[in-house]
Parts: sequence; structure tokens; C-alpha cells
Amino acid sequence: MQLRDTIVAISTPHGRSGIGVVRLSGAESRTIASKILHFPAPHEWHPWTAALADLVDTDGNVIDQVVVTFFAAPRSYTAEDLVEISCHGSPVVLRFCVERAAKSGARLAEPGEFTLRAFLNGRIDLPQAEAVRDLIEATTLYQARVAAQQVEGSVSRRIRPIKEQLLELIALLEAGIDFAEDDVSVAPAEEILRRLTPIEQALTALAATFDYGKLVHSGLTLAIVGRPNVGKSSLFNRLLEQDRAIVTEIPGTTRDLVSEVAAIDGIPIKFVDTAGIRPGQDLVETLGIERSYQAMADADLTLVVFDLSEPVQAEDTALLEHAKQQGRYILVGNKSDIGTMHVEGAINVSALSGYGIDELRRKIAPVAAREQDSGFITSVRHEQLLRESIEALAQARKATEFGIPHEMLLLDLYAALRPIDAITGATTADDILNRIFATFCIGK
Ligand SMILES: Nc1nc2c(ncn2[C@@H]2O[C@H](COP(=O)(O)OP(=O)(O)OP(=O)(O)O)[C@@H](O)[C@H]2O)c(=O)[nH]1
Ligand SMILES: [Mg+2]
Repeated sequence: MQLRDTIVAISTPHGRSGIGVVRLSGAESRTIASKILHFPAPHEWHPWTAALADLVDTDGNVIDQVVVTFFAAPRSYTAEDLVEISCHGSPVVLRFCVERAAKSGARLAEPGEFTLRAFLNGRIDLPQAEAVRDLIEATTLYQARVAAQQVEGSVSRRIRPIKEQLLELIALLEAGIDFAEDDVSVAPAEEILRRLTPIEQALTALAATFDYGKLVHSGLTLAIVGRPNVGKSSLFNRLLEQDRAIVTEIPGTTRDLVSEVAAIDGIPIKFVDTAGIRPGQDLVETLGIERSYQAMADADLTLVVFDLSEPVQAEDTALLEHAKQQGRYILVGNKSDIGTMHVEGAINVSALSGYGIDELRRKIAPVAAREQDSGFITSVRHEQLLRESIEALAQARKATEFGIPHEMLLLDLYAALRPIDAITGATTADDILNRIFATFCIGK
């Protein structure tokens, strides 16, 4: 990839629309734009000002009337000279505009290259670039808000002071080694441990925010299971607030998995309604039951539904045991409007009347956690790097406790620093950069 080239791409989605934007970035942006546009009067490129122009073909025929905006370096998205041409949103016009720009000296942009340039030019760091992608891909407003905070630099703001402490410790030990003859006292083990502890704690706390961050970023899959007729499909419909699954009083109504995505408090949740589980039925139902078990295995969270209007049965408890082994589950006692049974640990609801549903929703999406400060991490990449760093610090702790020479200890500390740098992009290898920006689309 040549980063000196001026690049061009359509930055709006495919298809027809009111307007479509072609973006040019690089030193030649204005020159190239001038070749494909006709301005009504001799044109001065005033930055951050919109101007009207005609997009013309090589014979001077007008193809479209466009609005052109020039963003002067470094105050542009890429921190380079950048020209945005807003055409009418016709795919043929947009493609024509890009082709003309390409023939006039621009290169077609690679996926994510606009954002990559912003990063390489130092306008944003890596977590911010990744957050731009998340912002564009957000499916709920809450996800967008979290991504927007990260675009503002919320992740780096939390990491910076931790890195600072680590650098200070490294400097302390380096000084001890470099100036061993010059009477600079070598740091005693207690001093090193005293400085290591807060670094380890801060990184561990940050890594732990991923539990919640993952939920925000990817949402979760939720399976609703239980015996036939306990009201799974009714609960499913109630949680979705739509009549999606068939409900009847006949046990064995649901035969196959039914799934639908809805957001609870901004977290996208894929609800899966399943066939009621009971032994020895016809072939179709047996196959459906197999799928129910599979859905439970695939889910991040399972709602195990009991019917409060009937005594708990052996099948109920067997299913609950199964769910416990699979991971996170919530026990739900349904039909509380007519039921009198008490089930230990269950949230009582009525899918029919809506009673208890809000409480259940709050249990599904742990809103309480969101009130924590905004600097949580949502990226698997960040989590893995934090874990690497924490491991290296644990090594450093051991080395200190065993009185291992500081040269060796420093190796561990550098090993802890590298992943932190990789998060913010201070020292990131090209292959990692390529991997990150390849997940962008062209034009971003
Ligand atoms: N009174 C009362 N009836 C309910 C409630 N929830 C469901 N029902 C009734 O229970 C019957 C079974 O409901 P479904 O939602 O089809 O039950 P299911 O668990 O999906 O059943 P299968 O798909 O056969 O496994 C229907 O007649 C519902 O109207 C509730 O909270 N209260
Ligand atoms: Mg059903």
C-alpha cells in the first residue's frame, strides 16, 4: 500500500439515495477534483466551505451537479487534504466519478484506508480507529454511544496512566543497571512489588470490564427451554413484544427453533424459542427436542421455564440440572397469575398478563453494570493483549520474589509493555495493522 498516493472511494452505501459521497484524500485531492469538475467561476479552494460544481465527462458534458467540500490538512478525517464530492445518489454517477478520479491520478482506496491514514498520521490511535468501525456497525443506539466514547479515546485514557506507571518502573530498574557504579541505589524488592501491585490491579480491573463490554459489543443469544406447555412461546412473544411464535394449549406446539433479535436496554439479544422437552414422542417432536438441547448448548444464557400451576416434575429438575452445567441460566416460574407453586430461586412472571416481565428483562441485561464509568473494553483483541500483559507482570512478580537479576526482570516488564503498546498502536507490527483495517469496508 502506497501511503503517498491520493486515494478515492465512494463513502456512502451501495444503492440509490438522495446523495452519495465520493471522497478523495491525499496531497493531490484538489488537483484531481479540479480535473473532473467545472466550477461556475474561477475556483478558490476555501477549506471547510461547500461549493457548487458540475461533474463533467472528458468531452465536457455535464453528468451531475455536485457539492464539493475541501478539508485542509491536518484538520480533516485523514489529517491529509481531503475533498468530498456529494453527487446525487445514483450508482452509475458515483462509479463514473470514481473512475474519472482514478484516470486523473487517484488510486482506489483499500478497505479502511481512510481510517488507516487517520491513524498513521497520528490523528487517532488504534482503539479509536477500531471504535469508528464499531460505531458504523452498531445496531443499537447504546452500542453507538459506547463506540462514540471510544472514538473520543475512552479506552486509551484508561490505559495511559497504567502504561505511565509501568514505564516509571522500567526506568527505575534501567537506571539501577546503567548507573550501578555511580551510586544510584538499586531498587529493593519491596519497592518493586509496591509499584507492581497497582499496575497489575488496574490491568486486571480493565480486562474484567470485557465481560460487560462483550455483551454490549456482540449482544447475546438466549434460549428459552422447559417442558411442553409451560408457556415458553408465550414468554418469547412477550419478551419480543410481538406475536411471533404460535401459542396453543396443546403440549408440543413448537416443533422447531424460532428465533428473533430484539434489544433490551440497547443490548441486542437473539431470543430462541424451543420445542418443549419430554421423552418418547413422534419423530418430528424428537428431532425438535434434539434442537432444543443444541440451542441450550449454543446459548450464552438460558431461561429455564417452570409452570407454577403444576407441581414441579422430574423432567423440570432434570432440565434445570442440564442448564446449570451449560452455563448461565435464569429460572423462571411462569403462569404466576393462576399458579400457587413456589419454586426456589425462580423469578415469577406471567407471560399472559405481563407480570414480572420487566424484572426478568433487568436480569437478562444487567443494566446495573452499565452505570460504571464508560471506559470499558469491547474488543477481543484488547482483552487478549491485556491478559498477555497481566501474565508477564505475574512473571515479573515471581522474578522479584526470587531475587532474579534486574536484567531478567526487565525482560518481563518489557513483555508486559509490548501488549499495552499494541492496544494503542504505539508499536504495532504491519501485519496486525493490516488485519485490523481489513475488517473495514472500502470508503471508511
Ligand atoms: N394463565 C396463564 N396461561 C399461560 C401463561 N403463559 C402461557 N399460558 C398458556 O399456556 C398454554 C401453552 O403456552 P405456550 O406458550 O404455547 O407453551 P409452550 O411452552 O411454548 O408449549 P410447547 O411449544 O408445546 O412446548 C397456552 O394456552 C397459553 O395461553 C401464563 O402466564 N398464564
Ligand atoms: Mg411453544
